[in-house]
Order: sequence, then C-alpha cells, then structure tokens
Amino acid sequence: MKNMGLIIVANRAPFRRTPQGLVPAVGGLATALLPVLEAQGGTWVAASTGFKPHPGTTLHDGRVRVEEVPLPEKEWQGYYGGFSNRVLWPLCHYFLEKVELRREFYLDYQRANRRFADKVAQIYREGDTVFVQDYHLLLLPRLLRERISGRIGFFFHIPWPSSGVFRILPWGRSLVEGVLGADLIGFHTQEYAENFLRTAAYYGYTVTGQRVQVGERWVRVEVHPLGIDSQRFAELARQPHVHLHAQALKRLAGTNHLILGVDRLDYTKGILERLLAYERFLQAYPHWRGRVAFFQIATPSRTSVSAYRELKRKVDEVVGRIIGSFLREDWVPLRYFYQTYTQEDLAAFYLAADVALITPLRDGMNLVALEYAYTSQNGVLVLSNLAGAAEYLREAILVNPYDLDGIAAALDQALRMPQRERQERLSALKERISQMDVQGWALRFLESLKRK
Ligand code: GDG
Repeated sequence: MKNMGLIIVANRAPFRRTPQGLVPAVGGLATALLPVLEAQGGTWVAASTGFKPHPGTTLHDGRVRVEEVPLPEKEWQGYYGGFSNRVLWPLCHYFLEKVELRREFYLDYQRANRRFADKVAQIYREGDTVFVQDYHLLLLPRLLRERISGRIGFFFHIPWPSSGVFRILPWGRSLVEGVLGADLIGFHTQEYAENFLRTAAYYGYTVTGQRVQVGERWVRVEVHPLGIDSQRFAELARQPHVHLHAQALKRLAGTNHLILGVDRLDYTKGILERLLAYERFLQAYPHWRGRVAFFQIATPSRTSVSAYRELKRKVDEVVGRIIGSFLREDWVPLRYFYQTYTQEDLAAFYLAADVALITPLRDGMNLVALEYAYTSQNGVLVLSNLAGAAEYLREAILVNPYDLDGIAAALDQALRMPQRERQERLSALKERISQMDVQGWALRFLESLKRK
C-alpha cells in the first residue's frame, strides 16, 4: 500500500542513528510532526547528507517513509553551510556583519531547492498535502506550485527580520516569490508575520490584512507558536532516575542555588554576553559568591562554519577567565559542559536548576525556555525579551540580553524571589505552555491549511 496524505519536507530527517538503530530525532520538529505523520501515514523528505538510509526506505512502523534528496557534497556546502547558515541565518537574526553575500551560495541554494522539488514531485499523489519547513527551503513552495495541485504549507522557524533588513539580500525578491508559492505561511509571532507582510508589500505585492495576493491566489499568513511535547517532559519530571540525577547535579554544584543555561553553541544564543553578565553579577553582588553556581551546557553545532569555531574560542577564554578570577577551594563558580546530552539528562538539569538564564540575542521561539518552565518544580525563568517565547511567557523575568547590568539585577531578583511568587509565576507559565503543545501546533496548522 502506498503512503498517501501528508508530505513533510525539511532539511533534516526525523530520525537519528544510535547504536540501538534509528530513533526519532530529539527536537521540536520531529516531535511535532512524526506523530501526525504516523497517524495519517505519509512521507518525510530530507537532504541525505548526514543521514544515509537507503533512499526511500520505509521506516518507523511502516507508516512513515523517509525519502532522501541526494545532494553532491559541494552543493550541500553551498546550500547548507553557505546560503542557509552564512547568509539567511545571520541576516534573520540581525547579525549583519556575519552575512556573506556570495552568489555561488545562492546558486547552490537554488539547485538544492530544485532537487527537493524534483523529489516531492516524483512521490506526490493527487490530493496530498505538502508541508515545507524553514529557511533552507524558501524557494521550494513556488517550485512545487508549478508542478503539483495540492495544498502547500510553509513554516518559518526563525525570525523574519524587518523588511529593511531583508532587503539587504540581492535575491530577496526571488526568495519572497518562492515562499509565496505556499497557500499558508506560518510564523511563531505576530511581529515576524508583520515583518513578512511588509517585505511582501515592499516587493510590490498587494497585502490585505494577513493575506497576500499572488496573481489569482490569496496566500494566508498566520501565527502558530510552536510548543513542546509537554506530556513527555511531565513524564520525565516524574521519573525517579531523573530525580536522582538532579540531586547528583545539585551536589556537584555544592551550593544552595544553581543557575542553568542550555543552548546550541550559536552566536545568536547570547552565551558570551550571558557569561559576562554572570561575571558582572558576581562583581556587583559579592554576597552571592560561594552561594551560587552556574552550569552552562553548550551543544556543539555547525562546527564547520568558522563563526562557530571563533565563538567557541571566545567562550572557552571567558569561561577560563571567570573560573580563574573567582574560584575558591570550596567553590567552583562556573561549569561549562560542551557536549550533547540525552533528553533525560537535560530534564535532570532542568529539575536541578533554581534559575534558568535563557538570553538569546535573537531567537525564533526558544524551546529550551518552555522545556525548563514545564519541567522545573520551583524554578525561575529569566528570559530574553528578544526571543519569540517572550511574547508568550510573560511571567518570566524578561531581560534585555545585551544589558549586562540588567541581567545581573535579574539574577539577584530571581535568586531572592519569595516562594509564593515563584510558584505563582511557574504555574502560570506551565498553564500557557500546556496550551502550546507541539502536536496541537501541527494539527492546527494543517487544519488551517485545508481551508481555502
Ligand atoms: C530553531 C530556532 C525555534 C539542545 N541541546 C540538547 C538538546 N537540545 C534541544 C532542546 C530543544 C532544542 O534542542 C533546541 O531548540 P531551540 O528552540 O531552543 O533552538 P534552535 O535549535 O535554535 O531551534 C528556534 C526552533 O527552531 C523551533 O521552531 O524555537 O528559535 O532557532 O528542544 O531541548 N537535546 C538533547 N541534547 C542536548 O544536548 N537531547
């Protein structure tokens, strides 16, 4: 029997290799979309680099099929390492000095998007719905529109910048034209949706409310904030072995109070500024010395891109400096874990931490903030006002991630917060996060996509 119905298209496959075989990838996208795909049957199309089952292998209960798009190494480098990660990623996060406007990157991006289109057109059956993910595939909706008749949805997981910034791209018009091949375009926040609409208007499209006219068609733009698999985190928070691990982490901290940061090692996440803010905090509030420890987890990411290697060097240096200046025989002020953990381990860190310090300089949503608030039983969330999540998690202590003094003061406030206020804020956050459940996100988007 052929799998029909839904075709998800993303740069990465929803499985990862482990010694035990293929397991669903950890992270928002796989969690959100695999259950939907399993329920209705369908295909996930992804680039083959970094994930190499035999093309078209039927995986996962026979209901979900992964189809590879083979990309030649050079093209992968230009499309992924180049245009996606050295042009679109820094531009959309407002790191303009990191944007490398190289035409050969764009050409590879075009080629790769065409290969995705070929693959989708090849497996598409009349009546299928196609759901395209993220900034790697902006050209794909239009390429598909020319070849298939079914509904096409697109979700952009990172910030859509202001139109003034987007216009820096010499290929801006084609990219907007590309994404407008979709019937429905989704963003995490109203701000990103509005930025997109203004960008479309700049390129001459008629925009009415949240709709853009493209020839005879009207493309809808909607806000669908992505959440987490809250049930999974609630379960982890109940597991005895996770609690034991959390206690061991508290013992390792050796202090009454533990502050936690968890991020991919990415310059958008504000890790360097956060470390400097912690240093400022120890200087400005010396009575906390010896009473608080900071654990920063940095998951290795995009290590082939030089900006990421450069960031790692700088972070290593600042970590060394802070430990060197404050270390005492009876107190380690900071521990830095440059590694990838299992989700169980992460949950233990979330449970152990009294404060999560999540201060990206810009972030589409930031799922770590949601995961922490949902897992923690008595914690305080200090969150950047430049993360999409800040639009929803109003009961966090919101900070400007560039303002070191402000972050230091927020840490002091968080650590001193009375028990009752902690609980009130945390339960309000949990309530909000349970409404943003990840599977609901996918279903709501797909439901809306069906509507004309
Ligand atoms: C992009 C956008 C948007 C992290 N380290 C480990 C690990 N993680 C998991 C976290 C979380 C996920 O990775 C990270 O999600 P974020 O949302 O925080 O950030 P990005 O990776 O930048 O995601 C972002 C998101 O897409 C979804 O639309 O929110 O704004 O940039 O789930 O738990 N998981 C495991 N080990 C680790 O060491 N297992």
